[in-house]
Amino acid sequence: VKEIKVAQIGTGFMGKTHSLAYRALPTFCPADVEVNLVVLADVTEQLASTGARMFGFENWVVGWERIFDHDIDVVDIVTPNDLHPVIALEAARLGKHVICEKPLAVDVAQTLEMVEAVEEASVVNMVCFNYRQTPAIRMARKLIDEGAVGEIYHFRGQYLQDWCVDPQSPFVWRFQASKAGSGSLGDIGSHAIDYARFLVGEIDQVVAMTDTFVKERPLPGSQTMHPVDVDDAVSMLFRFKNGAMGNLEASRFCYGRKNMLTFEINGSEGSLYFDWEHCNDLLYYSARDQEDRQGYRDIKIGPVHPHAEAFWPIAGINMAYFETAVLQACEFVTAIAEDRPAVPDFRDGLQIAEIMDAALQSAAGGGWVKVKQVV
Ligand code: NAI
Ligand code: SOE
Repeated sequence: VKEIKVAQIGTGFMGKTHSLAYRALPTFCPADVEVNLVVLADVTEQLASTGARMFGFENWVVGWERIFDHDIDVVDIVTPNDLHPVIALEAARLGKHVICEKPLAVDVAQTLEMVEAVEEASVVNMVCFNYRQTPAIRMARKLIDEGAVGEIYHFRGQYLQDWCVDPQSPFVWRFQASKAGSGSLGDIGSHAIDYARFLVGEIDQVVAMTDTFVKERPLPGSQTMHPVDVDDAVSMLFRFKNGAMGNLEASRFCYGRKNMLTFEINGSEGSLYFDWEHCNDLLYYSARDQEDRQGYRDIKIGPVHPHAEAFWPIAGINMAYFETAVLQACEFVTAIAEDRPAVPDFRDGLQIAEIMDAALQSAAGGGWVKVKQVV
């Protein structure tokens, strides 16, 4: 049994999710590991100590630098995006394995530095595009690999939310380019780009438009307004290297859409449709079905499907967001135990940063932009 000692930085939404996922590993992950939650960092004593108690860490520290005072193997980065690079670089320099939330950094240059650092240090590295762990998405990939949709003509992706529509919704780090990089593009569009690559392949060129509908927002608990300098929405068209046509829309301005992450794929033999808000259903249409019964069939995800085996014994019991975090943590610790790369890794994160950079160049008036290939 390999012991893996974890340091985690950040106690927010993802801090809670990642630590809970580690604690679920003995139940759901077959890896021959013992994961110990050694130290948790945040910016105040209150956040760090409360987090440590709630999440089950042995120690807490104020300020991320102090995690390295402890004997650790892994650094788990769940802070706002601008802090990912500095922490990852230091972790790599000290030979620690790194798992980092998406997007890896605020721009391509910093993302590349992170990739170079982890590759030079030969540490296991993983970027948290957790939705690709979803069993229904794995099943879609299996059907594609088996030829069940044939040659792919179209990929149509959406990631829509509505938590930004209210102009009084306060200014948080996600609205600031220096902290977030981009807006809807990097925050949610990056997930859709990830599953587009995972399901269809690499993207060759992109044309995009963006908009910022609400140009300033009140600082939390105050009337003082702060300018918003990231996109509120992005629409992209792209061409995959294999010739398929793609489009993708990401917006946090869609009333009624809470976490609507969808794709439809149309090919020469059939189609696939998925919507995260119904994440235990994968719709599959086969052109080979007899004509009088053609139509999308609703595959109910259960233990016979990839990535769902270790969870619940009956389809319809249903999996959700938390299970994607468990599967992600399982992939990371298994890669460490087996001394192999984790998937998706920082280089995948860099490829996604290149696609987002091409989209932003295009939106700034660049027309169709060729995507630099780095994988
Ligand atoms: P959050 O705002 O809820 O939490 C961020 C945490 O980092 C807070 O506890 C904050 O105090 C802490 N922090 C900030 N500066 C720090 C410092 N210098 N040292 C130590 N701690 C510091 O943010 P959330 O939603 O947890 O997002 C964190 C990351 O996770 C982001 O990169 C975000 O894009 C990503 N994310 C990914 C999701 C997914 O589904 N894969 C879901 C939500 C967020
Ligand atoms: C906010 O838009 C957010 O928390 C994103 O940061 C996550 O990546 C997404 O999975 C859920 O929404």
